[in-house]
Amino acid sequence: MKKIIKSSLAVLSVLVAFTSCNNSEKTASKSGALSNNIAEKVYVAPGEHDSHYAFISGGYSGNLTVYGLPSGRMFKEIPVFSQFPTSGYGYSEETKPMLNTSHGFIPWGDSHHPDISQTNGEIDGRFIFINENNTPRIAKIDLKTFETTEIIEVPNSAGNHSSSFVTENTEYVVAGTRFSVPVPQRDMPIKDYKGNFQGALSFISVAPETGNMDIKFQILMPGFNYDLSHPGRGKSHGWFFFTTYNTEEASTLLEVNASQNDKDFIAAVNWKKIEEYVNNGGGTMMPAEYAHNVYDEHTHTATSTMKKEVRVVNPIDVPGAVFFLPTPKSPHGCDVDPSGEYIVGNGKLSANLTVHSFTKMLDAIENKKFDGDAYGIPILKFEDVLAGSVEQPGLGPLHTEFDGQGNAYTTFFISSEVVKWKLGTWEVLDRKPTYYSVGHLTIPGGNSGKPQGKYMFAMNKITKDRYLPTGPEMEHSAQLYDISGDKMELLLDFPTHGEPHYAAAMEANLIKERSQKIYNLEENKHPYAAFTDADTKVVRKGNEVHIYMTTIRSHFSPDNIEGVKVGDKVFFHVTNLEQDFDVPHGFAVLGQNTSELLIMPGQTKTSIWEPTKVGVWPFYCTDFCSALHQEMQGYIRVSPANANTPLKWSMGEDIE
Ligand code: RUQ
Ligand code: CUA
Repeated sequence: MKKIIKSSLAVLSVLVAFTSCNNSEKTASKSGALSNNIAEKVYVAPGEHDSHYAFISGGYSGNLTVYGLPSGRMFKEIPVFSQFPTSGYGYSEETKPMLNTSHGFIPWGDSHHPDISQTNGEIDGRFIFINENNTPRIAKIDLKTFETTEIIEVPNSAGNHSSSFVTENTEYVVAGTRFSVPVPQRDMPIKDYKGNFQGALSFISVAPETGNMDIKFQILMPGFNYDLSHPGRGKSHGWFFFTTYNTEEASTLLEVNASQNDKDFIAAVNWKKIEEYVNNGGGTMMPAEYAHNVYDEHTHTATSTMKKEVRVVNPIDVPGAVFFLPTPKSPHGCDVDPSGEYIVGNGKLSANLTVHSFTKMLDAIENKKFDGDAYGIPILKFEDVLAGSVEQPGLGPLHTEFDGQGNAYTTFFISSEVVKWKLGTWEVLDRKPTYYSVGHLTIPGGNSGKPQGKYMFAMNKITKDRYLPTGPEMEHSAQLYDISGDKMELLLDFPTHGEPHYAAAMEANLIKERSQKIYNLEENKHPYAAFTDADTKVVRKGNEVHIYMTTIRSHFSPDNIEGVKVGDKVFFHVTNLEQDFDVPHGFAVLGQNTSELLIMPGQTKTSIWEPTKVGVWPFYCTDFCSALHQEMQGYIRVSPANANTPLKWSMGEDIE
């Protein structure tokens, strides 16, 4: 015990020494970064479009933000795991089911790693997936509409962190658990963790046409922490790699206790083999409860279905499917180069950066060169799988991306820098400071077989003096570098929103061409849609009052409503009749306990209002839609609970 504490203090003091490293040195070099020449490289003239989209994770905002590169302009925040009053996501009746889980309605999430769908190893711009860490979920966003259209909860998982990365043809989006837990969950002493908790690695199939997600199987691994993951590609397509830490299986003071082993593992999973096993009936169906939420494009409404079982696979039942590659010192990022040969383990506490060889791994497996096993899973020998290591490139490596030109770029949290190095020779080619304490970095397409290596941006944990201060809370910063030359060149700082764990980026064209402009009214199958004034009405069902309402520049129909009583539950079903790009209308009514609605052209959305006070209450359009936007308003009369005011509605004439 004493020894543990001593070594912990040593580790801590090293970390403290580096994290508190005076940033003043770095600050000194920031002047001159924006010479004219550089300003031109990021200048996108008014009215011109950026060349790239960047989708930056919002971390604890639970959402995903869309940026343009190289300008660093923010275009949109896409609500995913958190309620979003700006559009009514998670507040409107149609979207509330998206946030349903087996733990009930959850208004918040912690999003981490976005990844764009791929075809033949190239990003195709159809969908973007992102994981929620806290209440394990994977979401899919349709890049035609930039809307979250599906969320699936991941059972047997806790801290869904080694997610959400897609295989070469988007066969699967993969989610691995960071925290191991009892599977199934049960009441047991925490101290009995070791040997009893398990780590689930989930393979969620994605239907080729529709993109529909379904958990195909979960591999129940030993109780380590599965931190990050990446698919094999090219020659290693069919495999998936996961970094692990806490192979010590400690349940307390992990800061110390999970840093004891000299090497943890990268788990190499031959998912093709397991898929085949499962297709032949392998694995067992296990009772589990998890929500599957799907948004229907035509009804504009989400439904939530509670699933009851999941297929689980014990890895030792599938010989030759799972192996452990020893990797120094609590590796964090697990990154595979575009060729699929190199697997980089970013050992947080390691002096060197370890790179494994896929070819050598296969060879060692074939020749059964094992060095024992962990819970029946063969461990390969470090020397047998090592491709090489980058010697002392920096301190605290976290993540690596690739430019497709044979170079890798690794972020170093403690020494606050991005280091460029060469695959194969392992020599360091360049290093540039980041401001400050960088986490992830992204190269457009960097997570595919075909990176588009013109830009790289780093996402930093500490902002400090980079912008005008905004009180104790500063938004995290991103920094854009030009990587087209031999040396990286810092072009731009821009603020992000929430905490940007990772981002996915790509050239704009594919997405831009497919981007939807309106919802076609003819395809609107919402059960409460109204298409003409004749369809508008107010219907009472017990204490529920349903208002079928339309909006068009610049009025609501109906705009006078009477006959509602205190204690009623009023549903405003609002259809936006516009069929022009970028003409939303909004809706809000005084005293509403939800948010406004923002209704896109052709869409129907519903807001519930439960009036508690007698009176005549106004409602209005919240989006400045037209010259007569201020006139876009109406009144709803609320009578006492026992009144018998008749139900009436009108527009354009006074209610009699
Ligand atoms: S993890 S640094 Cu999700 Cu690296 Cu963010
Ligand atoms: Cu409609 Cu303002």
